[in-house]
Amino acid sequence: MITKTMSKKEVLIKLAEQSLEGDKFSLAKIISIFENTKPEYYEYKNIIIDYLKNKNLHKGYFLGITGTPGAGKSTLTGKLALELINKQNDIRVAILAVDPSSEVSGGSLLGDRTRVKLPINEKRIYFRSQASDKELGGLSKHTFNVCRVLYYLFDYIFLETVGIGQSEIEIQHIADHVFLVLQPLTGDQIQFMKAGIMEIPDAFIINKWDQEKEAQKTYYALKSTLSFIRPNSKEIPIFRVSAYSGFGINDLIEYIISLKQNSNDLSTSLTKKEIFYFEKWVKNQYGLKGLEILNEKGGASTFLREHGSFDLAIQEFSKLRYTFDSYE
Ligand SMILES: Nc1nc2c(ncn2[C@@H]2O[C@H](COP(=O)(O)OP(=O)(O)O)[C@@H](O)[C@H]2O)c(=O)[nH]1
Ligand SMILES: [Mg+2]
Repeated sequence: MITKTMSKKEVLIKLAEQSLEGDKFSLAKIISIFENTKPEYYEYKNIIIDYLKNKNLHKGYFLGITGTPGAGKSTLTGKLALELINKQNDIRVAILAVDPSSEVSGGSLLGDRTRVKLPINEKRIYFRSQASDKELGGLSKHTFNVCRVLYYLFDYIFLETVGIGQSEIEIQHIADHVFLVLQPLTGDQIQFMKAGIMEIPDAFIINKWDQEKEAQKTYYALKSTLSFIRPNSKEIPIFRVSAYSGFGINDLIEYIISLKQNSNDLSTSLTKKEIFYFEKWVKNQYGLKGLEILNEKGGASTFLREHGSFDLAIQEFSKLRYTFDSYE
C-alpha cells in the first residue's frame, strides 16, 4: 500500500515492487514516469531502475512486429503472448503497441487495444499503447525510455509498430529481432514494397494462412523478391501462420523462445541501445555542439560508464549545458 506518509523514494520503490508482482496500476504509473522528460524525473527513473536492476528478476528480449496496417499484427501478437505464457509458466510478457497519432484528435487510436483479447486478470501479460511521433518514423520519442524499464520487468517485450516507412528503420535500434508481418496479397504488391523496408527484418511472417490460396502466392512472391533484394536470403526465415486457426503458431513460438535462449548477453545488448539513444538525446537537445562536447568527454559509452546509469548521465550532461556558451 502506498500511503501519504511515504517519501518519494519509498513510493517509487513500492511502485516498482508492485510492478514486479504484475500490478497493472503500478506498471502504468511507472511507464508514465519513464515517458516524462521533466528534469526531476531522471532521478525518479534512476531510483526505479536501480531497484529493479538489483532484484535481477527479468531480462527482456525485444521483438519488433512491424508490417502494413491490417496485416494482423495486433491479433497475432496477442496470440503469441498467450501461447508464450502457456508454454512457460514463470515468464512475463509485455506488448507495447505504437499507434499512429490521429491527426484529427491528436490522440492515440484505440482500435488496436480492443483487437488484442487478453484475459484481464492475467498478471503475466501487460498491454500498453503509445502514440507515435511522425518525425520519429512511427516510434515515439518515449519508446526507448519505456523499454529501458520494461527490460527489468518482463521476459519478452513485443513492440508493434505500423510498417509504413521509417518505423522499421527505427525499430531495429530497439528490437533484438524484427519480424515483418505480411498478409495475402498479389505478388505485384510485394514488388512495390520499398526495398529499404525489405532489407531490415530478421524474419518474415505471412499471416492469414487460412486464406491459403492467396497466401501461397504471397509466399512465392516474397521468396522471389527476397532473392533479388537480399541475395543471401536463404537463411531468412519465413513463417506461415494464421492467428485465427493457430496454424504455424507453434513453430513461431519455438523460434521466439530459441532466440531468447541463444542470445547470451541481453545486458550488453541493452547497454548498446543506451549508448545509441544517449548520443541521440544529446544530438536532439544540443545539436552538433552537444556531440562535440560529448566527444571531448570521451564519447557516449565512456560518459555513460563514468556516470553509472543512463539517467544520471542525462542529468550530468544537462548540467554541462551551462558551460556551452564558453564553447561558442
Ligand atoms: N483471415 C484472417 N484474418 C485475420 C487473421 N489475423 C488477423 N486477422 C484480421 O485482420 C484484421 C486486421 O487485424 P489487426 O490485428 O488489427 O492488424 P494490424 O493492423 O496489423 O494490427 C482484423 O479484422 C483481424 O481480425 C488471420 O490469421 N486470418
Ligand atoms: Mg495493430
